[in-house]
This record gives sequence, C-alpha cells and structure tokens, in this order.
Amino acid sequence: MPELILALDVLSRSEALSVAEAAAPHLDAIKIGYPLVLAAGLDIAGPLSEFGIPLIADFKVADIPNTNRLIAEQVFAAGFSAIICQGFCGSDSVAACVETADDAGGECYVVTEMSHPGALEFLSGKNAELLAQMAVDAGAHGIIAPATRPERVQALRTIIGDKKILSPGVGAQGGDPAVIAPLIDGMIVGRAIYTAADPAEAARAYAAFRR
Ligand code: OMP
Repeated sequence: MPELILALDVLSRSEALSVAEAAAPHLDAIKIGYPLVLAAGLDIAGPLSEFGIPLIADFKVADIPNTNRLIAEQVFAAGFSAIICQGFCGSDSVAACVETADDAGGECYVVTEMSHPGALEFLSGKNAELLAQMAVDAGAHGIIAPATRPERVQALRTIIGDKKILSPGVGAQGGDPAVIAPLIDGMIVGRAIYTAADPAEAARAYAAFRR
C-alpha cells in the first residue's frame, strides 16, 4: 500500500512550515514545486528537511538535456531526494535528469498521463504508454500517473512492472483513495491536507490507506 506524499503547494514559508510540522508524523515525503519555491525560495528545502522526511522537487523539468541537468543539479544540491521531469521532451532530456539523480544518490520520476481533464488532449492513451516505456528504458525510478483514472494506472503498471507509481489526484481532483491505494506506491495529496481545518487529522486519515 502506498506511501503518503504531501503536495505542499502553499504560498508562504510560515504556512509551509506549520502545515509540514502538523502533518509530518503521518508523511513519507513532501513534494514542493513552483508555487512554494517561487513564493519562498529554493532554500525552503533547508527548514523543511529538518522534519526528517524526504523532499521531492516537482518542477516537471521539460527542456534540452543540458538545461535539465543544470536544473537537476540545483535541486539535489539544495537537499532534495527526488525530482519529477516531463517525458515529452525525449529520452535524452529524461536521461539527463536520471543521470544527475543517480550521481546524487537520488531518484527521478517521469510524468506519463496527467490527472486533470486536459491531459486527455495529449498526455494520455498511447502517448502516456510510450512515455512510460521510455521512463523504464531511461532507468527512471518511477512514473507519475493519475489517481483520477485508476484503469489507466493499471494499464501503465503493465508497462513499468515494479518501478514506482506516484499518483496525484485524490481528494480535491476527485480521485478515490480507497480505489487507487492498492494500485500505487505513493499517494500524492495536496489541498485535501493543506486546506483542511486540521491538516494533521487530514494527513492521518490519508495515511490510513498505507495499511
Ligand atoms: P491536489 O490536487 O491539491 O491534491 O495537488 C496535486 C499535486 O500533484 C499538485 O502539486 C499537482 O501539481 C501535482 N500533480 C497533479 O495534480 N497531476 C499530475 O498529473 C501530476 C502532478 C505531479 O507531477 O505531481
């Protein structure tokens, strides 16, 4: 059953630290990306890492290999344990993130099918399956796949085998944690925890799906 990953998309250092502190006992990782880093700076990773929970950098890196490598180097130097990249720029761009992660002793996850409705225009179906196979071939540690479409997670699982699936889309986007939990390795939850009246209790409730 999956680990619980908090998507900490809040817009201030103080809120980030207070939500993280409340939820920390129930978390296996914290994912941060552009919303928090643009608001509070990359060095928010420092105080967040003091909770002793791995940090995942969700910059959905999507550039030429050299730029991807430069971004990934900054991420791992800042103390993150993992990075999320897009796959649609091609295998050489993904390889740059995977190699940088490997050099740092970290992990790289490749987005395949996204969780929102607009993903059905480009980032789904056969394209997602090609991205999943490419992630395997590139040596990525896992993929991102949608909790909003459990049947697609099952299809992508047949391609990636025992590599990890981290899955966003439960709670605010409508995915059902009870349905998706048996299919994935990490459940990514954002608003349903950080906007809850009691983030600690919300995190505890999602963490129950680990068992
Ligand atoms: P909530 O919808 O608030 O639970 O947040 C979901 C988190 O997962 C956000 O940080 C999104 O940016 C991220 N996410 C998706 O929602 N869908 C995807 O397909 C991929 C991601 C992601 O890569 O984490």
